[in-house]
Amino acid sequence: MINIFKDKKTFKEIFIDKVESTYAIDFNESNTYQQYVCLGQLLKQHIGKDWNQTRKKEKEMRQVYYFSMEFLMGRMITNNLMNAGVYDVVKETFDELGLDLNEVEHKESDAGLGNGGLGRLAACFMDSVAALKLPVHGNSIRYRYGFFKQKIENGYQVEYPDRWLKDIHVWETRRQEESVDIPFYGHIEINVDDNGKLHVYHKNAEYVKAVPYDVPVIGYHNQVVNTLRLWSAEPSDLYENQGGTFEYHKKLRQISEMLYPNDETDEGKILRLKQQYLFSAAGLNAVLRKHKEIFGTLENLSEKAVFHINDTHPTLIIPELMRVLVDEEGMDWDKAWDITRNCVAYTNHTILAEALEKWPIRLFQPLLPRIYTITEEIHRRFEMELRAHFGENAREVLAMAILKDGMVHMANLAITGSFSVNGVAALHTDILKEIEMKDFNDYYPNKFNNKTNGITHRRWVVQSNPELVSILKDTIGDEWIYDTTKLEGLLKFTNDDQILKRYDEMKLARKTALADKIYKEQGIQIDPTSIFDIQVKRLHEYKRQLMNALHIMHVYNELKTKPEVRQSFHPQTFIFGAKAAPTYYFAKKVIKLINTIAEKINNDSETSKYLKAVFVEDYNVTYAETIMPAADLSEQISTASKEASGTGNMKFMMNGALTIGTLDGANVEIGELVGNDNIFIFGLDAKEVTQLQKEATYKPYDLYLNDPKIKRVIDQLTNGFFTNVPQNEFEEIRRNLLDKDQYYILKDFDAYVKAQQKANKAYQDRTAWLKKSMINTAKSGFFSTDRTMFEYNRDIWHLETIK
Ligand code: 4GP
Repeated sequence: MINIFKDKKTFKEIFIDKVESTYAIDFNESNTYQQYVCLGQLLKQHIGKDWNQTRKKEKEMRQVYYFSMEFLMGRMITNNLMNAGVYDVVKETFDELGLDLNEVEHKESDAGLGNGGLGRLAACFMDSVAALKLPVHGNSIRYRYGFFKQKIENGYQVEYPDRWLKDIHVWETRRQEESVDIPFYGHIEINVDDNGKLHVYHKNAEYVKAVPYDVPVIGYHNQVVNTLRLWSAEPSDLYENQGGTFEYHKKLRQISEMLYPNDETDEGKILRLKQQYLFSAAGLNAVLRKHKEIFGTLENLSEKAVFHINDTHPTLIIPELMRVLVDEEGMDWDKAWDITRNCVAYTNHTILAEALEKWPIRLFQPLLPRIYTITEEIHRRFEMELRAHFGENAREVLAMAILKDGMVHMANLAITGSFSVNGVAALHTDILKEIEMKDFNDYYPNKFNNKTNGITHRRWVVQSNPELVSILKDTIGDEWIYDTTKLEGLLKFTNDDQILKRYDEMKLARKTALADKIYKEQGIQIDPTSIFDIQVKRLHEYKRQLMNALHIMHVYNELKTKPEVRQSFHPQTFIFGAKAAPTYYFAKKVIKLINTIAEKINNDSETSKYLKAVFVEDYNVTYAETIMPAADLSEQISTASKEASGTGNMKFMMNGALTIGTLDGANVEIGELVGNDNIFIFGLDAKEVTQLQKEATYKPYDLYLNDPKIKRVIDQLTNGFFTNVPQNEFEEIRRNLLDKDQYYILKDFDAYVKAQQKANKAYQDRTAWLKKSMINTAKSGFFSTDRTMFEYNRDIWHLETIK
């Protein structure tokens, strides 16, 4: 077969021909979208052989199936071109043809199949496992709508559907022949025949056909191509024959329509459960079918397969695997349970109670009748075991129960049914072990382990920061791309004026790129020589965007009232990017507040040369590629103990930003690596927060009374300081802070103000700052997902690499 990307001449010929024949036009009539589609299709064709080869080689190997409700992949074209090693040929050919590759790349819609850290982590994992030649494949849902598109209208977030599939998705391959029929509702009939064999019949089930769409995940320059399998819900022939109605069609389409439907209603809860069961059961059964074809039995399943569940959403894999082993394979319970528990591993991503999933039995049972009885049996046996161990009425028996209060407790099921449970940063894992899941950790002492998160440096540096790549090439070569610990080599250059200067230029170039984008999209002018202080992440109270906003108000007050402050203050631009869950009222108010502050201060001619604020619209993966390299200061200011890890902090750090943050999540590990001089840590630590919560004597109102700067900003929320909003617009925010302040914003405020002052001052010693910045990059190698995946494999998965 001809190598399409062999050289410019070959590629040019094939590319032109492809465009002309696909669209039946002359090449010079083609538009960037058509060029994008053809480029993508050619690349997919190019890696097709490797994809097939990888599949063949893996066939009998032990493999991991990574189940996640979210894969926040973003655009794939650039990453794919780079990983396949053909980017340069394409770029140079496009230059010759007078085409802008960048513009063509931007024709691809972001695959926004996730809303935050958990989903982006899964995407980074996929990139790293392929780079490491590990046979690991993703499983998720092919949502027809991605996470919503955000518009800011009159300062408010407004959500619009993200129709990312409206144009063709060039990377996917529909594999109809591997579809799986999934039963919902109906009832179960069980017979035991004369030989004592169990026969289980699911009668009157409403079947939905899960159809897989495979997306290739290309390893970095290594010919390995793994698979991300996305399941789509379609009408099942099994059900159609029984007379599927329009209502059935409408309902089933919803299953793969969107991410996280509102689950406040029963209908929403049922839909989410359907989604979870659909992709868990379909993904699992497709694997089991292949396994049986190859090995003729499921007895050796745990030697060959690990089902890794990303948070509790895919937990139904556990009872589903039990169902197959017991009902279909006729195994006895104990043996089936032994296999199941040796196949499943679980990662926890948050300790926030709201995220520890529970489903009402009254909805669960009718929807998944057989899965429910199996879950009940798992529960019953576990309870017996706990009673025998702790005593009949011991507290632990109830605390660890899978079924209680009319609910199915998914985390408890996940822990019981798996061989490994991991947290995502050292502090987070400690909190799981010592507080949140202490009973389980005491009971299963070897099950819990830590795997600190990471990011793929291939997307977040190689692809996003060409100036930094060039500095690295000229200092430490490119070995770091294969082994990020080699970034430490940069430490030798922190006194090299030439390199410091280039670091300075790199930052300026990246900041200018961001400033240009913001100006182009939102018409706001920001100064690239000001400090870019950036907080981008989902909008949530615990992440404390509100504290950042109040601090901006405070700085504004200082600049307005104290001329001497203007002398000593280096201009600072505060940049936010965040989506709030559509039903999260308070978070949306905070967005309105940030925009209201921005409007006020950006238009104040007296202070705007010192202080600006921007809320970027529709923050997503593609936007992040411009934002991450452009930061001087990385805001990681969550209430200690609440942020499991954070991964934005790692992207910023690798690109040379300094962190201003609390001792929370992975900030702790960042701090340990760079040392106190190269990070701005402030505020309560996790122990202090836990203590405060326990004491329950915190009175934010006292802080308001005793700290004039706090009083001032709180009053300004509702005293007419903001002229373009009704005076009570931010009343809820004020009330919340004064009455509850459950995330300790006022408690940490003074420390935050001081840390900010320190950072502003530090920035003014340019050389010293640039050194710190270089040290941050140099020490960031630990946070590559290559390291994270290496550890998962070493401690949990035990896979061999693909030869
Ligand atoms: C997030 C955590 O909030 C974040 O700290 C962590 O870095 C990330 O997972 C990846 O582990 N959790 C979620 C979620 O996104 O939906 O629970």
